[in-house]
Amino acid sequence: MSTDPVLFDTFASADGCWHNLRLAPGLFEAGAPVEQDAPACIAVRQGRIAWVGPHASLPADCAGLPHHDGRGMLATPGLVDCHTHLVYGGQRAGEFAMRLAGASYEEVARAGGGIVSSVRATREATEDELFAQALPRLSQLLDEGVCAIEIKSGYGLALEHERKQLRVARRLGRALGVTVRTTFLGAHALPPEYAGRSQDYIDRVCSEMLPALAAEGLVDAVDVFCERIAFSLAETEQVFQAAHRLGLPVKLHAEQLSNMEGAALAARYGALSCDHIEHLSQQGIEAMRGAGSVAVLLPGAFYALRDTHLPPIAALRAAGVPMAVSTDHNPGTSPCLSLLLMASMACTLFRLTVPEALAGITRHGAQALGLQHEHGLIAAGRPAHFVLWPVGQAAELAYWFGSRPDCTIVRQGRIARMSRHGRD
Ligand code: DI6
Ligand code: FE
Repeated sequence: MSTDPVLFDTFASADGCWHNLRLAPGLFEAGAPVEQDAPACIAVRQGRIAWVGPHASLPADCAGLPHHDGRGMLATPGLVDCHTHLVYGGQRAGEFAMRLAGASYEEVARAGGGIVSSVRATREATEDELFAQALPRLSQLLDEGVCAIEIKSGYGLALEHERKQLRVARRLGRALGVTVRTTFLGAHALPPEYAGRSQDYIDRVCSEMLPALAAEGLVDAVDVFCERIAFSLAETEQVFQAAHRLGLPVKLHAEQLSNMEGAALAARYGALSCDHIEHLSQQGIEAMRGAGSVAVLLPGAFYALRDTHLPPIAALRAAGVPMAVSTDHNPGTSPCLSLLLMASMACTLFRLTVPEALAGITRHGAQALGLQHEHGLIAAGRPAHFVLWPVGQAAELAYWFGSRPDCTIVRQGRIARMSRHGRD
């Protein structure tokens, strides 16, 4: 196997005091009260945030640290993309054309396209080829400030190929210096060799694939696509039981195309999140609230499928269920490489407020991955992951779309990108 490029280790340390910043409201915990837009500082020591707060209250032991000029930029936590299928072979632009010509997602799937065509391409690719194809995609997401990302399997659908995907996910995290949470999605689609034998496949997922991959340390969480065109509620529960036996948290592709009451089932297993949820019922909402599950909204898939059935945002808000926003990056229904675009679309299509959308790509995204103590908030004691944006106000992060802001990125305590803002 070829050695991975050491891309990240060469970046400069972010240690020092970052002066002349503004802090995005609601996304930090300061060491002293902060007046909105008052000049603020973030002190970084040994790769961790040592202090954050107003310049006027900077502790004496931070004042002497090496100086970084934030040039008046707006600081947010590093972004968190909490639902992606980033590692796969090939692409499906042909299917995009079919859908534009009138075929539905379900029709494409039944015609042998859809997920199964990505399965073919993923099985044919070597681990190194999958790595090489995913690397530029991940780089694009990171260039926009993503500091933690979930990557699912689910295009291998056989032990060796699922393993390949998950190993690539781990390698990507090491090569690019980004927190990667791997999710086993062996129950994503029925592999063609199991046609008509769904139960046999689920048995294999539970008794062979998941235990083997978990034993190799490749699985941080377990997901299922619970849907008419995928797996039933009973099959989903079987996979959840297998996850529980291994002590792994679960999450669910729930109620995307129809209401299967999958969210209520997932909540019974203490799911970290229920994702898509366009057809989520009030009963599902109550169950999620009780379990503390995050609602992950995926406007990219909604848009690409030209869906019109909106997720129940007002009811989720009323119930106090935290809402995250993610790309759902995948080759079929969301070939999207911008988390900021998803924040914009969550506002425009789903009517989230800007603060909700920004919490969705930071705090709540982190919670959906069980990473709420390390990611999603600028606070002392945490690893240094933050982004400095050349914008006047936080709303601009969701307002502009299709733009690539010239941001400074501090990831894992290193300067991963330096803005030119204010330097010329
Ligand atoms: N829901 C989705 O939106 C993706 N997977 C899933 O379970 C679509 C995956 C694909 O079409 O390749
Ligand atoms: Fe998905």
